[in-house]
Amino acid sequence: MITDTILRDAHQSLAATRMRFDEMEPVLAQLDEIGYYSLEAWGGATFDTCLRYLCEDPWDRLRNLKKYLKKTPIQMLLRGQNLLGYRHYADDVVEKFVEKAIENGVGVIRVFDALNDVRNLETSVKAIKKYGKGKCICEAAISYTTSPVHTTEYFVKLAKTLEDMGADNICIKDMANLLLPFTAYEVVKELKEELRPETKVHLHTHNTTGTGDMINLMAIQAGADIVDCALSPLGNGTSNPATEPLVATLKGTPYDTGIDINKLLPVITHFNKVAQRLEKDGFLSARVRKIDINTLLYQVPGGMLSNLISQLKSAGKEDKLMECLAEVPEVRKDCGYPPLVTPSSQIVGTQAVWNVLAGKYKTLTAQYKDLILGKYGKVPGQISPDVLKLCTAHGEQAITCRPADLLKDEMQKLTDEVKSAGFYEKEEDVLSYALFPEVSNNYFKWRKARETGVDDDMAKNADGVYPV
Ligand SMILES: [Mn+2]
Repeated sequence: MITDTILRDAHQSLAATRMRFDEMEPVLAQLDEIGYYSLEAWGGATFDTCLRYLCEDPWDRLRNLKKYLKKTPIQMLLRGQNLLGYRHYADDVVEKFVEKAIENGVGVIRVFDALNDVRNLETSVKAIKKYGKGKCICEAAISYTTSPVHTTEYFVKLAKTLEDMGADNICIKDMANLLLPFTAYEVVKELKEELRPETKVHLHTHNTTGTGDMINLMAIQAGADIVDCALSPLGNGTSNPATEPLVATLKGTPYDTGIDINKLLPVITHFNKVAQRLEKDGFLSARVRKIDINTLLYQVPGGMLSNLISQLKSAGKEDKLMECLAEVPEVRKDCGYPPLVTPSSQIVGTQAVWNVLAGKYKTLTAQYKDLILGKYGKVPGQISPDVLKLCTAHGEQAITCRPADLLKDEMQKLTDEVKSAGFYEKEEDVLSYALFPEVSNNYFKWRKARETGVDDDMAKNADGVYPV
């Protein structure tokens, strides 16, 4: 089965998540007839971009998608206790968010934690099971990475824990395209042997380094039930492998997807026009469509490499790039081999730059300290005792509990804030505000201006144009 990411990861990976709802709407009914396992359409950066740039209420977008997608489940991506934001939220916010996402039409929730700390998934998984009964599939994802602790055995054990927590599906989330085809075969084969027969294995990869199609094909032969693809107008490159070549490859084999490529044609024509618009507006460039082997060479995700380069550039030390690339694995080892995905990729990368420019651990970033002190959760491996000593030199305490255990309920406080600002229209507004306070307030101001017609300037969006 195929999950198509054309409505989420595809344009998030290639075009700054700028596809608007009016660019989806004309083909939604047709997409619903294709026979996909699911359509990934919500979560990740779509929520932020809706509010920040597109003057769309992400909750309205979800309900509008649901009007057309009657058969195909809408899939979303959820960052565990972070939801879609950049900090840990109290349990009552996590529970309410999951409840509202399902109520408004989400049918598959893929939930992951950057460190693979299952405690950061507990509340969301429980909420999905509670509110999703018969309506929403709980898909727990493993952030894939390579390190001495990330063996096939480690992944299988983690998957079994997630299954025991209640996950219906297990996803291998290879967001950085670090997975290699033969490893994919091995990991999927083991998972299929060790997990319950009813548990589906879902593979998510990208085509950044050009291995994506091979990964999918090997995973399918090893028994993967579902793979992620993106229709060709926004497939490949830093996006997911294109849908059509895989459909054609599997046709007539025991793995036939049942998808009729002819049915895809009008949809492809439509999204080609959307891709042209995104290119014209400067959101889509040819560069991100090309194979980039840097991840294969340095084992660092593409986004992390470009961050390193820009940090060195602003310090006028571009010549130190190779030293920094050599320092990254050292820093990562010292903090227990976290998967290099947001936010850990930035944390490790920035600390590596400081180590090279200012001397080894002479300057410790606050985020690196927090990572060492357990504030993001438990890291997979052992923390270097020397680095721990440095990070607790001023009396700082490492925590060993689930980070969210330290947070008090916050829904009431957030609700009061939205109400006293005069922006409250529905419960979902509070959740938008919880995730992106400033961005949501700007959106609410715009919404109010448009409703009352009092402030014409406010009725424009962030790019100074009236939204369609
Ligand atoms: Mn992805």
